[in-house]
Amino acid sequence: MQLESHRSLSYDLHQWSQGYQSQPHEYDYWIEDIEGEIPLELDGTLLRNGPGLLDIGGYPIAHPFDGDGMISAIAFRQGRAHYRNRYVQTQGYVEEQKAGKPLYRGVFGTQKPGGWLANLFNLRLKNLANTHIIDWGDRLLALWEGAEPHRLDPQTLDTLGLDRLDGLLKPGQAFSAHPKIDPCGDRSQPCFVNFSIQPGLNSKITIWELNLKGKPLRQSTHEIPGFCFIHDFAITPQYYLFLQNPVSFNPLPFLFGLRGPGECIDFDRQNPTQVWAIPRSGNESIKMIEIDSGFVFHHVNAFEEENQIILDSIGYESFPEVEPGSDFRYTNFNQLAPSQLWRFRLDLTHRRGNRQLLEPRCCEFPQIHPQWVGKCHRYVYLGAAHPNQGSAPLQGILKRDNQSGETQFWSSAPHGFVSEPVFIPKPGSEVEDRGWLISVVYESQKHRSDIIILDAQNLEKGPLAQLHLQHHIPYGLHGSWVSK
Ligand code: 3ON
Ligand code: FE
Repeated sequence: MQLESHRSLSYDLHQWSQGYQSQPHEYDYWIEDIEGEIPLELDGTLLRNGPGLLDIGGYPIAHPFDGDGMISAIAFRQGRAHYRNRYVQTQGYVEEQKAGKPLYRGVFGTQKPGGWLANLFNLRLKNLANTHIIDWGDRLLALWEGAEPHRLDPQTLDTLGLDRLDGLLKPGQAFSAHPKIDPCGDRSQPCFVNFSIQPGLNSKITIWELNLKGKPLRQSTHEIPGFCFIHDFAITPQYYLFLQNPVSFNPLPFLFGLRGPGECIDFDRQNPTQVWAIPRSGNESIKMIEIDSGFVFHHVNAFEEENQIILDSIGYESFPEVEPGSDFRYTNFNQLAPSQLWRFRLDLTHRRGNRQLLEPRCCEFPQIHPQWVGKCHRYVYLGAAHPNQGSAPLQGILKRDNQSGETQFWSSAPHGFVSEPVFIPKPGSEVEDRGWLISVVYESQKHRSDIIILDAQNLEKGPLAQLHLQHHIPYGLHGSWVSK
């Protein structure tokens, strides 16, 4: 019985867990070991962020989201590729590397050594700069949603320090790691939209829009009832959309040094999810729509259609709660609710909405063509599990055509494990799926990572090029493409 279920797995849990080994080294080299060919038109740099250290001086961290931010830059020039990785020199990283042990508590359960007494009433969190990296208005920023961004040098990836966007942010102010670039935001010039959450009994959401030079165009602050854990948002030409997961927060175990704040969040299955539609113009009132209970980290996109708003998101039937004391390196995937592609239909006039499952396969890290942000997108690309049902690690890349419902799937199972696929449009093309998908694949048998380039119009023919790195990159979070 046990053997049977083991045999049917597309992965080996121990092999998967090796992708969570720290990568303490910083590299700088031209990638020579390449299968296939890098498209000549692919000219620019893929920047990725994610936790690079899963231990501090040998003390294991409690959750991957608590790991120090490590940036990888893969630069493509005339069919060649160069790899470089650097740690964001956050204050916490510099201090802890010097001390050789954790000096800060993490949001997701990492504690200072010495038991609860060493952690009691110590509420200093470390700005990890580990979630995303984005270039806007001549600033390259490493993002972490709990505090302000770090600015990096685009050539060397040297850390230049905290960046408060010319005084827009207060010291320590949160700044989401999921900004949106509105392709026709300000008089058909692209603009940058991001938010900050100040959680509490009531939570405050501040939203900024910045022009191409990084100067503020609009700013607004809104108070919504209850504690919020909001990782991402969506925009349409007229609205900012926030999905408030049904959660509650009990800070006591955090205060008493027993748990991280992220482990003090409880999912309230009996409460509905609330979607807040905040008008971008400020003339209209905020509207809230309740839908069936569920949990969302990431949104795909949103758009306006006749009298409704469509919001596509990656949903979990229940929050993948972090069991205190459990080891994330040996996650029991069978016990988790799979993350799936959902479509919310929101009727703002009658204040009602519903949700529909678009795709049963477990998936995360959605991407679309950047020109379709806020518009009716046809294609979505995702990291996806190999089996077509149930929860499992991400081993493949999935493309879904929302018009026909058809999917394409490329898998690196049984030994490969994928990261977010970044979509890069083909220069000069207006066709929505004309371009490439680049992902980092952890090749567990070799304990090294590959950079793979797929043709977004035809995933199933397999990678156009597979670049073998000399080392592994621990499982990462988000990245972006910079065409310079
Ligand atoms: O009271 C607040 C509580 C709280 C949770 C205050 C707060 C702002 C400090 C806070 C902090 C939240 C933070 C820092 C959240 C960070 C999240 C993060 C780094 C990553 C989230 C990733 C989400 C997903 C879905 C990752 C999926 C990964 C895989 C499928 C496997 O590779
Ligand atoms: Fe995210």
